[in-house]
Amino acid sequence: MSTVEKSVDQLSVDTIRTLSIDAVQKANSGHPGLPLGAAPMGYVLWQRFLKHNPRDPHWPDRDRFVLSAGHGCMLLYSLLFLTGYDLTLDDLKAFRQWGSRTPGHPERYLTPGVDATTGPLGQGAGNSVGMAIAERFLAARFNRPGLEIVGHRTFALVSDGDLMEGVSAEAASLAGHMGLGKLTWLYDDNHVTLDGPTSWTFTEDVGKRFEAYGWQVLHVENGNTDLDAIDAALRTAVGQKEKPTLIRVRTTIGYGSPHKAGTSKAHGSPLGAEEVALTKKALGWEWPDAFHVPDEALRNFREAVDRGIKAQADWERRFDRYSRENPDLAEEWRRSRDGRLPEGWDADLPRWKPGESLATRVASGKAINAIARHVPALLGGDADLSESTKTTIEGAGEFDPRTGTGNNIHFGVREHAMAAIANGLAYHGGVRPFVATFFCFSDYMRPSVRLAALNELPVIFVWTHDSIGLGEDGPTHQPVEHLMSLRAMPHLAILRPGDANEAAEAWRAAMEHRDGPIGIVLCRQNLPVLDRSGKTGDTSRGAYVLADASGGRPRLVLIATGSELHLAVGAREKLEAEGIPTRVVSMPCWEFFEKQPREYREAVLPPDVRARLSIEAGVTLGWKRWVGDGGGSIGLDRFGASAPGEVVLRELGFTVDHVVRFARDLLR
Ligand SMILES: Cc1ncc(C[n+]2csc(CCOP(=O)(O)OP(=O)(O)O)c2C)c(N)n1
Ligand SMILES: [Mg+2]
Repeated sequence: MSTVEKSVDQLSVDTIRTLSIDAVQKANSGHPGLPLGAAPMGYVLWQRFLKHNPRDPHWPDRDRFVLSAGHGCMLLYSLLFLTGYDLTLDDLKAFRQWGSRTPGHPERYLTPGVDATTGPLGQGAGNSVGMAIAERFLAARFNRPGLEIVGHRTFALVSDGDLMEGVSAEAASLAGHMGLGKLTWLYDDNHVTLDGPTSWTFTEDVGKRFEAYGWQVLHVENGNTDLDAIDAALRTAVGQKEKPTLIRVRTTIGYGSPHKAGTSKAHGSPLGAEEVALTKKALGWEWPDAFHVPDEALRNFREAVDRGIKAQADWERRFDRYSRENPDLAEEWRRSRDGRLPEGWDADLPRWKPGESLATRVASGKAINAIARHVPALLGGDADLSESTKTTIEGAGEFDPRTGTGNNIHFGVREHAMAAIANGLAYHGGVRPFVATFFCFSDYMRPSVRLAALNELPVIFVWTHDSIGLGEDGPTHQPVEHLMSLRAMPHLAILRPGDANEAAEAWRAAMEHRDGPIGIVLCRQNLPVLDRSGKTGDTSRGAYVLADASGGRPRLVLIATGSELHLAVGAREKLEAEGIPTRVVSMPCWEFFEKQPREYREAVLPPDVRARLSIEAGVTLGWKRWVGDGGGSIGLDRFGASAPGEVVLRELGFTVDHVVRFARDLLR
């Protein structure tokens, strides 16, 4: 077929295809197969359905698009360039190169128009459910009869790999349960994965599975060329209000490539110069030069700009009217969008007096409730453990997906999806997400926590039952290596408060921490409320002197976090009585402390005091950094045991007497 005969639609689809294979070829690295097969669904969705404005990728009421199969990112970059986002042909030519805005997998913080960072399969699918929940929640909170300021859809393109990963199954199950009607997944059903055909690994009836989840399932027989069928399916999907939709689009990976189409050879390596030429020929592409963009195709794609500008202008007009009619709500909307906190948001943060005794998880629950009274955007949830994590916002109701009201999301026992969805809530914006479960199960959330860190998303992870102190549930439930392994993650702050008041302060710090995720790590067991009258800093500095040595010249510095802080306080009393000037440093957050100026850090941990002892019910690996060569660490380089918490703590060395003995040895 010669180009003259090609419809502009076909020409446009093939422009996506050829740009994608050219970029992969130039980079000599990347994934040509998915864009070749999925270009038609990408084209129809972006040109005919997606509400977006290439001139303002941050327009809050745009539809969201997640390319969950992030390896196919040349599809997305081609669409972004062609429809007129701030991405040039030169950017496409720099695909996968140092400093480029077209990295090997889509990175939201790098490329305008990318709504979610994807690549670890399944994660984007989970994110999309969070985006759809956020839309529902915000629509219920802000829309007024006849005046809609929140009204958009969420689309994701998912691959075989995405649907094999467990996290997408959890997310789909929840989305079906919730009946998220504005969520659509386009499934690139190409029967091939990285290693070979899906007949090796993936033969279940995906459609039936999704029907069982409560999704509407549609089918496009020929996704390689049948744009009308894709159009019809999308039309049915957006007409369905009660259920999310999965559109199985049967495609051929590497479509057009004479020697590689339909095989895993097309998945993840450049086609090769010769095969690129043959593919173009097979597609009826007349231009041998790489990166050729026919004017007609570009004109067609760039209509997205006018459409987008007009759509956003309509919305801005509606929003102006909304602001006049509902000034307070409009201000709340702006504040939530920008992540600002209202004046006096922390006015009700609770305080406790020394002498009282309570678990930090309980104090955290009170803090959450105090904050939620002022911050309606606080949208939290837990994985079937709210009784234990104490994270319920009282009186706010459970999130009801039909009405969109309620600030407590019941995620069910789905930690993987809970974390991916929390990221989706944060990507969407307008809400402040927190999610909770036992600290040990942070392992089930880790892939998403890592993506939250990479994207510096303001997600608050609440992890309770943070040590052997939880007791009877035993070693399967007792975190040991978790604190350190999470501290190893860049851009993630881990905050482990030492008593009830510090738990409230942890929440203050978390709410004010907008430039990355934060984990608040809390204990199950009761702890004494500590006397803070001698402290020289606060929680937001990451570490501070809680009680200084007599005379202000310590011979020994005890550094503790969380539930071990009171042991340091108890040990200090005894050591002081023995004539050893002892300082107690509370170190709830390494990451905050690292950011302090050196003078502050050295004032807290004087370099000339070499006798430093860390106390933390977790692995000791890493503490050398703060205790130095002359120091020591009381920790737990083994798994715990099942017994009452105080027994496990005592047996494994977490007593005042043990700290005192250890300290004496250190000073010898
Ligand atoms: C969690 C995770 N595991 C493994 C990979 C490596 N990987 C990238 S794509 C892929 C599978 C490709 O199959 P499919 O998802 O069907 O994509 P297609 O080959 O059809 O483009 C794998 C295993 C990954 N990106 N993420
Ligand atoms: Mg596949």
